[in-house]
Amino acid sequence: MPPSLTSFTDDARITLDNITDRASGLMHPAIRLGVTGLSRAGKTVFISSLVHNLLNGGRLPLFEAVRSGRVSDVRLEPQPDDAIPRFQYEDHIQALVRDRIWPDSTRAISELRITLDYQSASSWSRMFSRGRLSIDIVDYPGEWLLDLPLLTQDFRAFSENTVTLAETGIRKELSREWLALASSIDMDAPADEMTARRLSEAFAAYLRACKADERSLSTLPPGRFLMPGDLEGSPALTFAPLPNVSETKASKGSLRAMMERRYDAYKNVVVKPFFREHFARLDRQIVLIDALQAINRGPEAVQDLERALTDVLACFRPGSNSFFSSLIGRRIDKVLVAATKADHLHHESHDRLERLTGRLVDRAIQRIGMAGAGIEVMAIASVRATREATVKEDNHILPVIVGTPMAGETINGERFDGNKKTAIFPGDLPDNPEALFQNLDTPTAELPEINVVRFRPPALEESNGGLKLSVPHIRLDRAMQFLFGDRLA
Ligand SMILES: Nc1nc2c(ncn2[C@@H]2O[C@H](COP(=O)(O)OP(=O)(O)OP(=O)(O)O)[C@@H](O)[C@H]2O)c(=O)[nH]1
Ligand SMILES: [Mg+2]
Repeated sequence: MPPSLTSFTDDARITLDNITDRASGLMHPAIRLGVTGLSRAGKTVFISSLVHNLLNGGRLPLFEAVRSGRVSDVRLEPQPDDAIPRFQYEDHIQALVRDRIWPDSTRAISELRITLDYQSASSWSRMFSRGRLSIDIVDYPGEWLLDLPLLTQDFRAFSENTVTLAETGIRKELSREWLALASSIDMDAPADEMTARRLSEAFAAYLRACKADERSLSTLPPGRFLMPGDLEGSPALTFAPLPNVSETKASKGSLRAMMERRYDAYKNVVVKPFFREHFARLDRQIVLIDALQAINRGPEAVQDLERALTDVLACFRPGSNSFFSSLIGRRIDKVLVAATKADHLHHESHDRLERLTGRLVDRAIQRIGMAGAGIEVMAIASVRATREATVKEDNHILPVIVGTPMAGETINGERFDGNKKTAIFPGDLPDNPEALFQNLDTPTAELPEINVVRFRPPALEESNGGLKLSVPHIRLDRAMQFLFGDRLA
């Protein structure tokens, strides 16, 4: 491992950014809240519902400042960063609330500022000023965090890790074409653009196949291959790992030398700038995970989620990587790992989902030898798309959830049109999460059956005066209290 991955200029730039942030923070207190998670984990829905609930006086009994009536005004304001796309709150909330469809997938970083005026809880502080706090919410793909380990890997190590992983379990089948092509190529032959492109396209196709819905695998670096944005087709994305790279130096002008150089470019133009310009400035972080989806997909998806979570949490461990240690320790002091979409379960299982997530996090932080301080775990639903009921069957009372399946969903052979409601038995999580992890490593491991139906977002209730109420949720207020409640004291 190289002793230091950062140069003096990186450090200096980060320090300067942080000082600038702080100086402006003195006049106008602000915190930067990072919202991340692997794709489809629920980032966009989380931010939209959080903001909607704050703007519309949502039911937030566990968010102390709101419960005690100390928040006097909430509004959206222009964000401080001119170069980051704005999180298009209005579009997303319109889809959710008016059209009752889920917002579109988003593929890059975005930001939104929400400002709260509040009365301080202590009469001493109240005497001096009214409190004001801006929360800059930054939405970014969790996949980008999975690139951190690349900073400590040279091309050979990266190739070896990627190829080894590609030969395990279900990935073996999905990587066949790419690996066959890669093995047929002479990496010491003169570099050739078309070969580089073919290899890189085959590699990206393998990554996409792993990610496809029915597989739901999570650990797929380099993250930008799946969401290239404006780098699509650039040399920094036109490379691929190679099997059996030897220890000797690549010969000049060879395909291998070209791949090595481009891999390094990827780290320099993609990975480092993200950590330096965005990640390093966060104060608080929520990591959303879709644990239910992984359980539904089987043991390999759960193990894979665990691996991804380990790599994500490693980003929050100061000292694990020297590029980092100089900055992370100072800033992010609270991380919330939240299992989303808890509305797919009956409330009896919410605590179980939370315990299971806690176990997942424990295993991850044990693996990287990290202390759990500052890390909290919750099971939440940003938007509650279901309500609960019971049905009687053969003298048993069964807990069920009721919702409107999305148009096209099929349950027990019945195809839904997006208007009809139905009740389903969601399935149970084990009381003791250990039961799930104990047999994860056996190939025939059986996981609990969770019935994951895609429900439409709920129709909002109206108040007596005909006013639409805010988006219903599960434990979103608890998440708010943890993430920024202390800054409104
Ligand atoms: N029932 C329910 N479904 C949810 C909830 N949050 C997210 N979903 C579902 O998960 C899907 C993905 O949510 P998004 O918020 O778009 O996820 P994302 O992390 O922003 O996804 P990308 O932008 O693609 O990375 C949604 O389309 C919904 O179907 C929730 O609280 N309850
Ligand atoms: Mg999104």
